[in-house]
Amino acid sequence: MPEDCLFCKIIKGEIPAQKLYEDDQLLAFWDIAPQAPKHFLVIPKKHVSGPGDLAPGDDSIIGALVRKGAQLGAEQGITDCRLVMNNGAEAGQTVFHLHMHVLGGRALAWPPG
Ligand code: DGP
Repeated sequence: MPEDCLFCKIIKGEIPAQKLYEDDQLLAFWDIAPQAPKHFLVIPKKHVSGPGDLAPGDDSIIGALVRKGAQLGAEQGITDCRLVMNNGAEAGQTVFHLHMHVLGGRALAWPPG
């Protein structure tokens, strides 16, 4: 785990977060700057800097991440939700620890800006 990774610090409990779900592989917590009435992040506990950094052996992590994100969304009342990953700075990625946004609770426009 890189020393300066914000989300690794959340995983380690060094920075507080409002946790929604945790197991040995994944952590879900509410986004600090919500862009919809319900907006949380699902991250792998393994440090991967982003989708472009995934190795073939990480495929099961992504499957679990997407499945759990949709399940948690449904539990939070947003069966209709957007699951999105920003891959790289120009795509809007600001935290370089892989994370999937789960957003819902309002009608979401497409395409995003
Ligand atoms: P992205 O732009 O795709 O890299 O999304 C990063 C998200 O992380 C952004 O929506 C805001 C959120 N975020 C940044 N810092 C913190 C933090 O310290 N706590 C929590 N809960 N969320 C954070």
